[in-house]
Amino acid sequence: MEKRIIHVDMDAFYAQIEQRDNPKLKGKPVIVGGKSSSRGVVSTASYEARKFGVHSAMPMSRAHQLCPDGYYVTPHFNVYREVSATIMEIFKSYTEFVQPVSLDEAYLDITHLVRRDMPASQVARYIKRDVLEATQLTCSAGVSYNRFLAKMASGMNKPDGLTIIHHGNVHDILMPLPIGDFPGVGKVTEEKMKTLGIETGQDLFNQTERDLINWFGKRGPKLYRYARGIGDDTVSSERTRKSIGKETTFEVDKNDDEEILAVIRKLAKQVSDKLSQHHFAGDIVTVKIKEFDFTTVTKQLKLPEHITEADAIYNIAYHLYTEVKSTERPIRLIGVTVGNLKEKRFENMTIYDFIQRKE
Ligand code: TTP
Ligand code: MG
Repeated sequence: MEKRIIHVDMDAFYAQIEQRDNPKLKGKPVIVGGKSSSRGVVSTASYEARKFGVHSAMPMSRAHQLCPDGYYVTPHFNVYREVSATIMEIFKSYTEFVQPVSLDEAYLDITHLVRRDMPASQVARYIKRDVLEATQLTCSAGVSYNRFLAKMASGMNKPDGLTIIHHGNVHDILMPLPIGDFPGVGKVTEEKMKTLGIETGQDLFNQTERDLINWFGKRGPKLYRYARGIGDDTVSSERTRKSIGKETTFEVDKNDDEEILAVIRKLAKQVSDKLSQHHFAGDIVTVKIKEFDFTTVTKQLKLPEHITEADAIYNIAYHLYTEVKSTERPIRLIGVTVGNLKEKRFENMTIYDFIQRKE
């Protein structure tokens, strides 16, 4: 099934925060950057300052030339980090699939929230509203069916934008696009493209996959697909990758099953507690053994369902332990891990709970 991905990106992130926290800066050209010679570049410029041609990574001295009456502010990273944590929490309240890209930017897979009466664009509106309420800051959102199009969309109507790229408009958006705006086309590739006569999405679209492979190697097929609006749609959150595990190193090597199993039971309980604390359940259980001579052996099992309970974890771990433990080799370490986690609080949520929660 086709996915629904939202890319959210805060507008002029650092500068907007400075304007929020110092009303004197509202509506003014604000330039955030380091003042020392080592960090003497612009981090970001408010939209008012961008009108003067000031932009990120520009030397501060150049910014002063372009915008002598600008308001120059040194960064407050603690505040930026706090705001970042707040917006990421908002994103996670919608979906477990949140992939942060930087402090002010993340991909969200909201496929499961979309219904006839809840289009992805509406979810994006709710998210923008929540971000504004919680932080008094605007962001721009892009909605599409893969990551690169969502990201492109979020940049199209900044600030405070909401842009949807769908099958009906994707061609019209990609064809006139300057080649340098395609993902994976940096300065060097851009130059090479231009020498090949490829200046726009349309030019890229006109190439055969074979030619693109000849010119750009492994990246050829990807470029071929980008020109057709085809891209990666996996949003891999830390959470989906994460596992929770506990291990114990014995003071003296152990070979007594009963003793070791008692420790496994304890580890299973600790893992279970941590899982419930974070509302997680996992469906891969792994047992790790380090033998007396530091040989490490692991065995894992993928379960038909996600589990959290200590007893369930112990039963699987017991089974894995008996398979992997060699009777004549004492061990120095035993570990139990539950992986492939998902967040349980979304499990039984219907779209009606969702609407109620958001209204
Ligand atoms: P961006 O999202 O790239 O830029 P932005 O949020 O300032 O503006 P836009 O509305 O175009 O999204 O980067 C987010 C923050 O990261 C930015 O506010 C400051 C920091 N940053 C730097 O410190 N140096 C840089 O070169 C860039 C690009 C960003
Ligand atoms: Mg931004």
